[in-house]
Amino acid sequence: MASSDATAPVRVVGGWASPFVTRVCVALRLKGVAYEFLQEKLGKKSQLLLASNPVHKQMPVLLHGGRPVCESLVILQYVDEAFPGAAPRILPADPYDRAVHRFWANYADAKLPTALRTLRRMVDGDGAEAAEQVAAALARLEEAFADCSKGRPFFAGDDIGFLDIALGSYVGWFRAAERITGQTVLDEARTPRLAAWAARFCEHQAVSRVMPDAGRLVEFGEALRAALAANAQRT
Ligand SMILES: N[C@@H](CCC(=O)N[C@@H](CS)C(=O)NCC(=O)O)C(=O)O
Repeated sequence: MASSDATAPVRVVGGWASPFVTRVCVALRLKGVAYEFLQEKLGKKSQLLLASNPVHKQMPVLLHGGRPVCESLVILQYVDEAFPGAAPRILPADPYDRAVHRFWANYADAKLPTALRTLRRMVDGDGAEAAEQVAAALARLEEAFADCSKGRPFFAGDDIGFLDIALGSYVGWFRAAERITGQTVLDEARTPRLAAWAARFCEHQAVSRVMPDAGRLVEFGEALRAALAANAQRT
């Protein structure tokens, strides 16, 4: 079956530790869409992943009625549009608000992943610079939170939405980075609104079961490093 029919089966190809995969699971749970999770093996991409995302060869991939949708932010928008009857909306109703939320989601993706990867690996000498990059990005996002939320609990208002999911997916890795470096990432003094928002986000019913535990992420980071080193030795 090839269809965007809302009743067609939904599968997610990904790994539990990926913040980009977490986004997709949160969006589907928020919409109440049942899905099958196809867990990728560490360091070895499945044929299904390679065939479904031949351009980037990255997870997540959403398969809806057998058709692949790639790139997590594209998938969030797709889920919103393919399941229109299921409340709540993921993207804001207002076009200007949509543009603002997309802007900040793209900003988070431009600034956070590389710096978080550096913190995870604790690369000698690069750690302080990476921590500063994350802190500077979070300071900007603290201002964005004040503008977007207008005093309400989430970027999207009274419930989580696109930007909450996009930024919130990093919270597990913020906490893992805190354990690895011994330094606070979501600082209650520097970014009090974001620190409180992150706690609220993680408690949300669509999030709590799929937000990876920080301790497991620390172990995962070590296992990934070992797998990459073994692969490098073989080639
Ligand atoms: N921009 C992509 C990023 C996806 C991404 O970086 N996925 C990682 C896992 S966290 C991946 O598949 N890495 C394997 C690779 O790049 O070869 C998205 O938002 O979906």
